[in-house]
Amino acid sequence: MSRSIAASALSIALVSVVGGVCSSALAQNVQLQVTVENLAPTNGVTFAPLRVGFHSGVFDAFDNGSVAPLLGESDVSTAPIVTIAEGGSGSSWFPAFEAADPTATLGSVVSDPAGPLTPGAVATATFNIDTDLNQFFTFAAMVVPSNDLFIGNDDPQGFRLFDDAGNLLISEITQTGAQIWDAGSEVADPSAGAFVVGGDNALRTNENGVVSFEFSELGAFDGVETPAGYFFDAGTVTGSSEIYRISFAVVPAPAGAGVLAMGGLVAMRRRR
Ligand SMILES: [Ca+2]
Ligand SMILES: [Ca+2]
Repeated sequence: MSRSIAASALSIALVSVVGGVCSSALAQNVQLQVTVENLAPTNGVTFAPLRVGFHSGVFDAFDNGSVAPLLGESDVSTAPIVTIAEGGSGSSWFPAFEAADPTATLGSVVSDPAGPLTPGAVATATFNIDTDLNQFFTFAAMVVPSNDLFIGNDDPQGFRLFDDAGNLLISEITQTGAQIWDAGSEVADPSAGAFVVGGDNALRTNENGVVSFEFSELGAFDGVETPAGYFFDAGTVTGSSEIYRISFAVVPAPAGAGVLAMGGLVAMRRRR
């Protein structure tokens, strides 16, 4: 059973590669700069690196009000969205995304130097996007200190970034406290939490809950010391407080390309 699924996945992947080669002459590629900002005040929440996908709109890692989908995993602790929510790595989120949408462009926006995005910090990354294939944007990042809180989009077609002509449709996405998800996978406990001095993120107690908009578990972390050297203040997060912004900007084609075109024009005129 699993072998035939793997074989069909492989044949789909091969067809996709061939299709990619055939359509490459017509592909519209855009260099897109993605900037993320932690808008939380001093002693507020921090974020793990943002995991992103530019895609066709078919991969859905979770639904509001439902248990985190396993998507081929055997246990909720390794469900794709839980590998974002409980540690931030996306260790099974990336493979599940790629399996569902083999031509998606996947990656991360990581601080420089690499590490958590603390209050007030900014990070950026540039992606090469085929806007014929990948018009939709999906994101997910763990919110810490916590056991299983994250930000991300439930609807895989909720953020259409590009139209059919390759024009950028969205300049920024802002998230508030009310948009923090609790994965419902791990009971709130600082001793088993992430981004807690003395906490062991490898420990966990099943919550047996559903994914829902809920940031109340942050209260369990009020006053804990973080590895960034500050003591978390849970009172900094309210439903309406802005905590995170993702901005998009198309990187203009290199100036050299324009200069070359001008040079060609001058050369043509001189020939006359
Ligand atoms: Ca969903
Ligand atoms: Ca929880």
